[in-house]
Amino acid sequence: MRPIPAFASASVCAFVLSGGFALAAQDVAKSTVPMMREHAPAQAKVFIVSPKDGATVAQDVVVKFGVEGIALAPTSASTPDSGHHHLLIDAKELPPLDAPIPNDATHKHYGKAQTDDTIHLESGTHTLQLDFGDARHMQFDPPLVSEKITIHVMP
Ligand SMILES: [Cu+2]
Repeated sequence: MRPIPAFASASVCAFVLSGGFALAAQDVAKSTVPMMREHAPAQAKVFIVSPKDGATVAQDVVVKFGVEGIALAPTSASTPDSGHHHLLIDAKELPPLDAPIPNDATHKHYGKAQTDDTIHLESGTHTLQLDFGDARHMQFDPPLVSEKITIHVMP
């Protein structure tokens, strides 16, 4: 039965090479979670183009997302070294790293590769942060996040 194991082994290698996953032996051994995180390219960064940190804005806020060094891709195109933006609103900390990013009013997904959104915020002080995720909505390892900015929303 030589051909079957040889084929299986080759498939695993091809998967690892094409997926860009880090398959360190100790990670596999101690992990109980099948959702492994990808490493982003070293130069990759995400940033909020606008509003600026400390800005005073109206309740309907246009947020523009920036990314460099890694491709922006819709979730339908699961290519290596790519992902999409997530906007974290008033998040005290990052979501758990071992599961997909939650999808709710304070964790917004832009899986069609959008580069901006208009969000509505109550008056007061809020924070915004981008958290880039892969096609499975998993954060990168380490997380690829923007600086967290603070904005003031007018009544
Ligand atoms: Cu997502």
